[in-house]
Amino acid sequence: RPRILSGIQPTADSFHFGNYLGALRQWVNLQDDYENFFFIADLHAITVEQDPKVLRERTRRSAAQLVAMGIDPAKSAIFVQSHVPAHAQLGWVLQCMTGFGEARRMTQFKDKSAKQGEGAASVGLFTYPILMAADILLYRPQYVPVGEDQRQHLELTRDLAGRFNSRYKKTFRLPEPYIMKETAKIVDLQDPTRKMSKSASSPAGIVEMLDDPKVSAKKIRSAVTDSEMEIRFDAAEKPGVSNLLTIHSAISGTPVEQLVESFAGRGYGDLKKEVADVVVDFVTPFRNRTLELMEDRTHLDQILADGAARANEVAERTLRDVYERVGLALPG
Ligand code: AQP
Repeated sequence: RPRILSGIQPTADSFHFGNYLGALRQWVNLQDDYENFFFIADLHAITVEQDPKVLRERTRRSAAQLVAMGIDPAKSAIFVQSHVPAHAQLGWVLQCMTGFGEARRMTQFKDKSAKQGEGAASVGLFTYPILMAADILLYRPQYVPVGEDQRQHLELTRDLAGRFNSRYKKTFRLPEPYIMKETAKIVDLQDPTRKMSKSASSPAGIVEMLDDPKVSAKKIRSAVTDSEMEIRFDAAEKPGVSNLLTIHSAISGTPVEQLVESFAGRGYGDLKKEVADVVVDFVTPFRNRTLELMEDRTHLDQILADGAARANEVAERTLRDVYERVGLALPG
């Protein structure tokens, strides 16, 4: 069966609706048709400073959330990136094949380093996309389900795969991003010109899946819209209203056009209230399941150990091919 692979960073106490609708929901929906590898990117997380205890806790919480949202450990390997050493090992090989200028073109580094000043940003933050290329290429997946913000990194991944294949021997499959057009960019509730983001959004701009549902409802009711009255979908002119329609439609399964019809003649207050209800109905059981899973440490550890065993098997095989082709002396 063709494979899919994707990862998420354990850099917050909770995933947010951008993560869920942009990427994680596709992981759940695709898992029956593919061989799946889903990982918690703790090595990526340390590209910015983390509190060690908090990072370890968030890694477990991330695993619990993945299971609670419907990733089935029987169908999908769920693992922690640092449990599979081949990620960092292939990362090094690929770093040695990436041009400095090529890495410099990555816009996410520009955005993220701008906040702290480029000189203060870690070299790891700079080489992040190359580690991401290694994460992906090890598994030779067909698709990588991600949000729009990752498209450029996927292009770099394909370039590096192609370069390796032509310099040595066909080793890697060129992966394709799997991006759902409708939910590729969920925007900040308070600043709908920007993406909803763990690091950049204000607390009122981001809906966290493990937040108290009452708090989430309040944030949605306070979302920034526009000075018109009409409820219609227009991401360029009406990003706030369109974002609310997108969130509603993705969770309720009602097509956007049908939602727009049902809101004809009604106001933004009604729309916000209905979106808040849909979100609350969705997050309440999710939150309860996550908290339950967090209680059973042994069960969660077992899921991660099984996932790492499956991932290591595939990743080590690819790494061996790479080392051999590059000319590293294999142990006798
Ligand atoms: N607003 C978004 N809309 C759609 N998809 C999104 N993703 C993130 N934000 C949105 C997708 O979520 C997946 C996992 O994200 P991540 O944790 O690996 O990375 P991230 O992009 O760093 O998440 P954030 O919230 O945007 O964190 P910061 O603020 O630290 O950058 C990815 O597939 C991503 O596309």
